[in-house]
Amino acid sequence: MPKQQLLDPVEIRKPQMLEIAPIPVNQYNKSIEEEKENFSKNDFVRIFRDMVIIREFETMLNLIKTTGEYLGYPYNHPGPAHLSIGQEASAVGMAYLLDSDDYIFGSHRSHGEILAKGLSSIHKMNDKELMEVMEEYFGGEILRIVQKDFKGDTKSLAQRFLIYGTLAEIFARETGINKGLGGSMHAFFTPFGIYPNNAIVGGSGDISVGAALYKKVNRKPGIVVANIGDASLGCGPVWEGMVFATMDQFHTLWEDDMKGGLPIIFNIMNNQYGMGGQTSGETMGYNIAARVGAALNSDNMHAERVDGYNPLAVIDAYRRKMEIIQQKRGPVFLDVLTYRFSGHSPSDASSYRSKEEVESWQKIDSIVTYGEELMNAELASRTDLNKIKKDAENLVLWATKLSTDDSVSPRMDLVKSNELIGEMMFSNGSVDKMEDRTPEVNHPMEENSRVKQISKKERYAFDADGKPFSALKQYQYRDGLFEAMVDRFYKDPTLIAYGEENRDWGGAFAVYRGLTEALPYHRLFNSPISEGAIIGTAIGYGMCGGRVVPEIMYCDFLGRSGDEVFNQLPKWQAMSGNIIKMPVVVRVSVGSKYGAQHSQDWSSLVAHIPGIKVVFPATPYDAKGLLNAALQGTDPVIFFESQRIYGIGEEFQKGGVPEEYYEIPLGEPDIKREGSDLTILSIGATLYKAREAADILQSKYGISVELIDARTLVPFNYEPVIESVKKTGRILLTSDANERGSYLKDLAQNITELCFDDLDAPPVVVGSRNWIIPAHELEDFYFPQAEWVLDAVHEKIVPLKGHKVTNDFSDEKKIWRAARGI
Ligand SMILES: Cc1ncc(C[n+]2csc(CCOP(=O)(O)OP(=O)(O)O)c2C)c(N)n1
Ligand SMILES: [Mg+2]
Repeated sequence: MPKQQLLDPVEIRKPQMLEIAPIPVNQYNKSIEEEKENFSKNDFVRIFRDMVIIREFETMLNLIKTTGEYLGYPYNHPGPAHLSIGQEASAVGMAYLLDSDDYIFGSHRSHGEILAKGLSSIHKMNDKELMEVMEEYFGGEILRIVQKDFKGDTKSLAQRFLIYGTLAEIFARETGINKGLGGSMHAFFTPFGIYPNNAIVGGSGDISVGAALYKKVNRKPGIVVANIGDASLGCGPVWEGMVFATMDQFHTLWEDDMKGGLPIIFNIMNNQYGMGGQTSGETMGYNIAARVGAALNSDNMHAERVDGYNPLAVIDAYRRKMEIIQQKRGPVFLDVLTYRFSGHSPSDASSYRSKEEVESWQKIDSIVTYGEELMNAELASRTDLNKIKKDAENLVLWATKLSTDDSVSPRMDLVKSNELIGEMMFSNGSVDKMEDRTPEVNHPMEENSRVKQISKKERYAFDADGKPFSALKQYQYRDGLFEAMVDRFYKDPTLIAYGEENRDWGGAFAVYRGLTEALPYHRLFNSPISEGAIIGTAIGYGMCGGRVVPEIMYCDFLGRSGDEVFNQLPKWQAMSGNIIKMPVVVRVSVGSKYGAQHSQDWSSLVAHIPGIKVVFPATPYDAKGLLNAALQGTDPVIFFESQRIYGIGEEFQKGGVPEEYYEIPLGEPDIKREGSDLTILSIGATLYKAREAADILQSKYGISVELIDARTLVPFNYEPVIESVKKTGRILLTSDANERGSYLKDLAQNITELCFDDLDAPPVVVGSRNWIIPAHELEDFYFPQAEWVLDAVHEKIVPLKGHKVTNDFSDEKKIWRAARGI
């Protein structure tokens, strides 16, 4: 049902003053005596131990990076190490109450958080669970290494597993927790609830929101913590993630048990610096980061600044904030004040801060001060604490030796098999539903108004005499997309879809018309105008185990989700060593008629990025079959559609678009019309211009064209194209993407290599001009037209008798244009 929320001008225009509730800053003031009701002696000491392990781990890395050795043990680590020496209390405080159902996401500086969260999860898991995790992970490979000659208990074994696995990962060993494919800045271990850490500042800001969305929509236990730096508050994805997380609709429109806020804490690890820029006083204007919460919702996101130099203050905050989340009043914003003694990275000369400043923070070093408090409260003796330090040193030294021993911890053997990383890029799964339970829908599919309407349509565009049915009668391209979507919504309970105007409006270009009635809010909703978060949250949702279709209204807006598309969506499957799956199908609509910023075809740009499948159907039959296949898969897909053809009927598939479910495998180009003299390979809606050109070439010049629709850009099976070129000896490639650097050029180059002996002429590319896209009335001068194809054939492939060239495809003109960058 469409929403009913009246915007009453009488109410809305009333004068009032906006009041912002006070935001607590450093309010924690409990003594260790008072805290004794919350912690046992062992708990108090374990907090100290975890901080010490992190300190030792990071100190080891610092020494290895700066001196080439640790405790006399030499090693050269050329890769990164952004250390958090000084920040241990904030990490341990953050993780203390969390268990393996709680997920943390982090940044480039997250070793400490990995260890803190891992140690906390280990503490809360029983021996059986721990053994299962270790035995199942990469077939027990890491376990076998850390188990050798070890006689201790299971928890200690799991701690060794964590420390060794993380360090081997940092040193890019195949025995690391991500097979060495993640490394220092991206390492993660999902069985302990440690989700990707992110080398892109603020990258976790929206991905983590998607993880919280996954938990909420699929009723999973646990909360999500986004550990991001203070300087990341300048990043678009962080703001977009927070805007998404604070949407009113969670409280106003989502129904029944879905009512209520997302279970997420934005945990700002506020070490008061970016690399060298001070966030308070220089690069930002918030002064106290907690202020930011006030901008996002009327709860101030329950924002608070806490002292990240006191682990108990952080735990206290988490205890209170997790209760707020339990009450479905999230999200929460925590400004955890801390400081790093270590440089941004080991090469940091600390030129941006004074020695006195560093020393003044070292004087209140949380490990020293907390240790003293424990001794004062007689919870531990100095000997106890020294033993903890010595144990940590032994553990870290053991892990260092083992993880740097090539015979125990080898690197991925790319000499033996240089396709190993390639094999990690896609999971290539085929899965009906990501979870086995009944999908939540509002009525049976047959009762849906759109389904009923489509059932009356003609599934092939022409009648028995070859006359086209009226446009309204024809089953359209948009109907093919709808059928694939509705089928999957009724099949996969985890599937959700969102984007701008996805719900009551009917989705961009009416593809989703009919879905609003069929689905509750939590499965189909309107997002904020946050293209970064639309894709970023889908990444988080997908990596946690749900299937999701985020939608970008116009292809041009894909730029707004640049980081998500370049660096996030395509990377996490491979960087997980293929443990994570990414069933995310991003629908992107390529525009027309609306000029330079609403009509661009960026399919070439995304085809360039390793790790994404790229699809661009041009017919209703292909739209349905390819979307079905994309939705059945477990890989990220960018699914291009074209606004030129949403209303087009099925003009190629004589049997019409089948009513039943079918898949068209991604990667298979389709011969739309057979021919013998010239191959034309098109991408997307340009198929119809190519067909027009083929008709003219046949009727006027007797040239028989074999028309191939690429359908998918990545992956791409060259074989049908090679077969065709063997027959025709000539090929022209065309699409609406602007020509320079386009995917057509890539195809043409490969075809040149693969078909060199069969070609009578070089492959010719007819793309759009390297211009801004002009107004609709002038578009025909920008996008390839049938006439351009004839011109190019005439000049480059075979002269067409009597043909008058209107567009200059000569070599001279090509050189002239290139010299001018157009
Ligand atoms: C998008 C992006 N811009 C710049 C960088 C380079 N860079 C790495 S860390 C960093 C500072 C980040 O500061 P903050 O978020 O406060 O985290 P901290 O390093 O203090 O833990 C910068 C600028 C990057 N990795 N990603
Ligand atoms: Mg910082």
